[in-house]
Order: sequence, then C-alpha cells, then structure tokens
Amino acid sequence: MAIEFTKYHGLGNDFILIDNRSSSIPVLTPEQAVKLCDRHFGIGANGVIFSLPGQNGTDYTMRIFNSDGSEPEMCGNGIRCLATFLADLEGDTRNGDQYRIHTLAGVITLQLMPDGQVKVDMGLPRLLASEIPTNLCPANEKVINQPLEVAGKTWHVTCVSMGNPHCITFVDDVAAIPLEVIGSQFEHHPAFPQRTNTEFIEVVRRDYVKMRVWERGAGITLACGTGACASLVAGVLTGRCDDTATVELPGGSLQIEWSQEDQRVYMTGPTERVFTGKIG
Ligand code: ZDP
Repeated sequence: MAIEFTKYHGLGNDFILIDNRSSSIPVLTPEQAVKLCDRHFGIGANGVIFSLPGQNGTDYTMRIFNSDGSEPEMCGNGIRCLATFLADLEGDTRNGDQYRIHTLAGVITLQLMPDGQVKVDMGLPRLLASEIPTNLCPANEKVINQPLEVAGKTWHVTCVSMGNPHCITFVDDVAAIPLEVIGSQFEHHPAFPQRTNTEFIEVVRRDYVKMRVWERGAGITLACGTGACASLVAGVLTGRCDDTATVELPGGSLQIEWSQEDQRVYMTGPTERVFTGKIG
C-alpha cells in the first residue's frame, strides 16, 4: 500500500507528516519508524507524525514517533509542523485559525499567526520529581540546581516536564559542550526511568539564551520546542531569566513566554514545508 507523506521542519527539526484523518493507515511499528527516519535507507527525519481524528471534542489527534521508534508524549516543533500541515490539507475548507489537538500530554491549542508562524499554548510546566519522572529528589519535591554525576563530572541540573521529560543545565559556553560524547549518558542516566531530553543553556541576557539539545530517542537535533520551553522555565526557576525570552538554537530561534498570569507556557516559531512523496 503506497502511503503519501509530506516533509516539514521547524528550525531544522524535521518530520515526516502522514495524513491519517480517516484512520485508514495502520500505525507504524517502531522498526518501520526507524527505517523511515534513516537518512540513508529511508526518507530521513527526526521523527514521524500522524494526524488522526480528534477525541473528546478536539479537532484532531497527534501521534509522533522518534527516530529510534519510541513514542513520546509531546513535541513542540512537530506540533507546529502539524498545524501547518493541517492548514495546507484543509485549504479553503479551514474554519478559523485555531486547532485543538489531542496528544499523550493532553490537549494542546495551536494558533496560525498572520505572519505564517504558529503560536502554541504548551500548557502548564510540571515540576515535581514524580511528574518528570526522576528519582533525583523525593517525589513531591521540585528538582532545582541538583547535582548529577555524568561523564565523571558533577553537573547542576533542573528538571521540567512539558508532557515529556527535560533535564536542563546552565553552562558558560554552550559551543564547548562535547554533546556527541555525553548526550546519551544523560539520556540513559538511572535518575530518569523514562530516559530524558537534555538541554545545555548559555545565558546571554535575561531575555536571550543559547541552547543545544540531546533529544531522547533522536540524539543531537537542530532544535527542540518542548526543550526550549522547559529551559525558559528552568531559567526563571533559577533566577537567571525573565519570563519571556528568545531561545537561540542551532537551527534558528523560538520566542518563549512563561505567563505569570495563567502559569502556562507559550511558544511561537516558524515551520517550513519541504517536499511530498510516496512510501512503498
Ligand atoms: O521527548 C522526546 O522523546 C522528544 N525527542 C520528542 C520530540 C521533541 C521535539 N523535538 C520537540 O520539538 O519538542 C519534537
């Protein structure tokens, strides 16, 4: 069965989008996801995203598979790509510029902006050790500036969940971090029973930070939306950042706000459609 797909990216974080609003396509096996994401034997991408029918009053459902075949709860750059994908699919039949999407991390609301960017209500950050999850602290405590041994060095980390787990550490020079060497050691550290995404943050100003990321199930990527949100929250919790900042990533910048009014995190950024094709 030939399956049509469209390739999108958000700041170089790239995804294979498959329209399954009719639920006619069987969900991928992890092996199939790995093959599709392989940059030599497949299409090449950081992940595969399906649009599916909505649930409980939402417009649609999103399912995402990392390039290692694992299924994360949420993805920031990916859900922005999904918004543009749905808008492209619906064309003139689209009503309004908002989508409510069902994900494993809860209902996420997307806004298509007049300048082509997508603004996402990423919801409330989850801060308790049991919510990350991590065993770095007692379950009902927050993990802020806690010591963590990795690669023979003590790092001070802050943990935040945006539906998916993030471990953030602040460094003087983000470019100097040997990410390819230490990234997977953080990902698979026994402190994180469901593994973790890891962000290295250099604070340039209170409203401007540089970020590099090692993603759970994908390794080094050019950008991570949930990671940028988690890092801004960690910056506020540790007194390093204002509640609104630009997060500069290798693939480009995101605007992140942790609203002190409703305590929700808002992410705004671009997407780009690259090409379409057929699998099989
Ligand atoms: O939590 C995870 O396993 C992530 N690798 C999911 C993908 C996150 C993403 N890069 C993002 O932008 O949040 C898509």
